Amino acid sequence: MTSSPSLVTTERDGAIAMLALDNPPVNAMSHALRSALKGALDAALADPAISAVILIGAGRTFIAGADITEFGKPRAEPLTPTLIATIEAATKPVIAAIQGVAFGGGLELAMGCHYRIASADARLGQPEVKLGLLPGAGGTQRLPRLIGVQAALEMIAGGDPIGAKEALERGLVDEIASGDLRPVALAMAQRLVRDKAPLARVRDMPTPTADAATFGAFRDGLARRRRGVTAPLRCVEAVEAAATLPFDAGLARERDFFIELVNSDQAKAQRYFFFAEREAGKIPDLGADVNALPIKSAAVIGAGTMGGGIAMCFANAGIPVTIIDTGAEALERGLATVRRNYESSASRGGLAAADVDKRMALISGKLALEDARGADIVIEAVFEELGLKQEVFRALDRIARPDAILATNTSYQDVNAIAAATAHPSRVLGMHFFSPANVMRLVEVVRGAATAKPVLATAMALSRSLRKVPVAVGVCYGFVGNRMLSQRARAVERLLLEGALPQQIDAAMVAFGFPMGPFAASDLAGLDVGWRARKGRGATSPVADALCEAGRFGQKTGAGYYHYEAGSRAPLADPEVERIIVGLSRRMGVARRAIEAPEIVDRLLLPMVNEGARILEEGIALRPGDIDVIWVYGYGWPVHRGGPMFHADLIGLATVAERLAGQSRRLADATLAPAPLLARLAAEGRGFSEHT
Ligand code: T1G
Repeated sequence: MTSSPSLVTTERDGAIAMLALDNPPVNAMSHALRSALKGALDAALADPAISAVILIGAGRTFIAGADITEFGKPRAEPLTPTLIATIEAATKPVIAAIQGVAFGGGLELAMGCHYRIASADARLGQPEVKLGLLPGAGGTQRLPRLIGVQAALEMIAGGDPIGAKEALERGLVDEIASGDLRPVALAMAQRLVRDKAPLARVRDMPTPTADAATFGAFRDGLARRRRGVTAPLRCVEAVEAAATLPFDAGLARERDFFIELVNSDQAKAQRYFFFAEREAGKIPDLGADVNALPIKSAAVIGAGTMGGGIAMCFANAGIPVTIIDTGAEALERGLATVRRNYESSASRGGLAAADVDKRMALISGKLALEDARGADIVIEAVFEELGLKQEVFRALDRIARPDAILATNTSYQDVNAIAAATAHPSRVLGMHFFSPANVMRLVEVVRGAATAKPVLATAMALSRSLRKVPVAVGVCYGFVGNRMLSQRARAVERLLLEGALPQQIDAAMVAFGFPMGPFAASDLAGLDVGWRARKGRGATSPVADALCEAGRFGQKTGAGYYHYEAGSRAPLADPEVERIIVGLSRRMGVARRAIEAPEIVDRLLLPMVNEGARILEEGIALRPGDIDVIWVYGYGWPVHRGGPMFHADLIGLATVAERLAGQSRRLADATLAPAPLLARLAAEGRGFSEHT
């Protein structure tokens, strides 16, 4: 068996062999690393002069799991289960010394060892479910034996890691090393040898116990939280096998589930998304020599819903922020809303009570734009009107420090026109947060024609430090997300007039995987916001306008597309809405017909994909994956469906083009005809993922 010596080095300390794994950046368990480890393990275990073996990461981390780039390709031995079998057959102790992360196959390998020691800041987890998978190297059988069924279910079906302290408390690790891990791991090995400690094989531990109700309750929870997603359910079934079958039978069950999932569309989508999310942060012409500027203070202009949410992001990151609103009442209301938000997350246990005041202490309120003069960055979040925004920027350009960054949170407006209102357009860009800004992870970072590279780099880095996912986009009306959303908005109105009802359309979108349908979402946001904006630009939306004229603004008025009982947010189908829509169809001469879910999904999503193709062609988005990251983190597109562009590739662009052409003909709407890029890729038999 050939092994590439550099990936695993064996360091000897007396009778202890330390095998250091070195496959940067995260020790992904590629075939090469597995082979190198197998070779080193065999040698160490066969060497009579060696009494114990330690596995450790040479760099910042232990093992981040299987090499995700190898999935979908032929699998080559030695596989992780083979490495674990080698360790379990050993006659001398093998210890996993964990720093950084032990994720997926990395944690499974560690649970295949006889003992585990972790550094105090280590994280341990089985995130496979986030890739549409389940642990495939025995994790579903060994973890419940070590930490119990309920805790194992949470870690495996949830996918979130735990820290070293919790791992010790739960029995997942035997010891925590404060300070440098190596010497403590060495001492542990020497102690185990000296004490002739037993070779504790997890597979030999007693079958974990749990009653059927435990699994039932967990499944019910998943049915609510992860509707239509397969992997979490398989995770539960595999852990259930651990509690009901002998170890090897449980392993075989896990294997069957793994093989079922690894080639599933959901797993392909989530694998694609893993890499798309990491690519989205990279801007080709921003070289490593372009440094981000330090942001130690901020100012937010406008104390409304968005301004308050953005200020919370800064306070949550420990950055002092000044909220500025020229209206004293508005400012007071805005600050009170921020405090209320913190208090409600504290009451839900999402924040320590003491942190409410700590965060509020980082937020100050002021009434004059001049109070933004000292800030490293100023983010404008005033009413969505171009003239008003230009006025604010003209003033800020005079007030703010020359090296301060000026960002606008506009959702639609022309960032270049806003920048042109200043004498320094190079320091202006868009940072489009999503409501509620303290919760939603997406930031569309809008690069203006004059935006300087360090300013762009700073906005990207700042977004990450605010625990957001930044995606760089160009300037156009509605940028990427809202521009595509407007295509869906046009489509929903047509479907209503042609025969579908709000509850039917929402049901189709929820079944597709969205957390909420477009109509329930509109009722939540309030129909009057869009109505005012449409009136402002002379646009119409027959059904939405008719509902607003009837005073139906959504949840806030107890009626919108749905009816809401007093004190309830449950959307109830309303015959009055049907009467309004049917009347409109008649007056507009639109014949009504039965419309089924597959057509609804196609009519809503394919025009968005088509707009996505135009956006790519215009260079407003750098990659199709960026568009998908925007839709998953900004608009609730289900991650197990990858995103609109991935969805189109899965259907096949030739089919997408054909269906769009059909819609275009039937609805006599040329804008639905396949966009040039889509038509070209379809003709070449290629997908968006091949478009560079
Ligand atoms: N395989 C391949 N590449 C990986 C990788 C992996 N497992 N993990 C990270 N990378 C790449 C990543 O694409 C990026 O590349 C670079 O490493 C740095 O990553 C049998 C089936 C470990 C917490 O799901 O969660 O084990 O962009 O930017 O923010 O049961 O990476 O530089 O070219 O994310 O410091 C389970 C996935 C696999 C963990 C580090 N494991 N990784 O975060 O860096 S399935 C996971 C992470 C499995 C077994 C099963 C994070 C991290 P590039 P990064 P980071």
